[in-house]
Amino acid sequence: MPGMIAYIGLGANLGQAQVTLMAALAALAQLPDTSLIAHSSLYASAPVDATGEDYVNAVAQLHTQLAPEALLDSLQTIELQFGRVRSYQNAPRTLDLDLLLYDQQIIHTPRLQIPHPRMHQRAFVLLPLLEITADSVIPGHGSASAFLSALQTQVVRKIS
Ligand code: PH2
Ligand code: MG
Ligand code: MG
Repeated sequence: MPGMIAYIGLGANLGQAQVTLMAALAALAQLPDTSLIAHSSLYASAPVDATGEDYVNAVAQLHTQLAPEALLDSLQTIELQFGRVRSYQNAPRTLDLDLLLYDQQIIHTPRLQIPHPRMHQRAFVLLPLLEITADSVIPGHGSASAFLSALQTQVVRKIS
């Protein structure tokens, strides 16, 4: 069946972050008209431009027939199921699901910016992304691995 490849960044730094991320991967696999093709290991890193505990992050690769906005709706529903509260920008969160890439498309709407506007500056996104797709290209920017090479000061460690 036709569909698109989308990449989702998962993050958490409140509560049982590792448990939450594993459960969130299972929730992604259950989305309608969507299958979970691959996911990265879990990684820990200090908050970037944010406060609180260290984050746990991962990246998932989906095959989906959902349109970008419908996929975003689904991601926000899952965030709420996991107790996400939106208090202030970059506040600690029980679960963050970011739509990173959608079929090499560039999308700018009031609700959606794809590729995710900061993903090429964040090792906690690029390292797990490259684990599952070593030749990943960020539309409008270029090779993900070239950007990761420039981020050696951001320490990201594999935890499972
Ligand atoms: N997410 C943010 C801000 N800072 N830092 C790390 N290490 N991991 C994240 O997922 C993260 C962050 C906003 O979503
Ligand atoms: Mg987010
Ligand atoms: Mg985020």
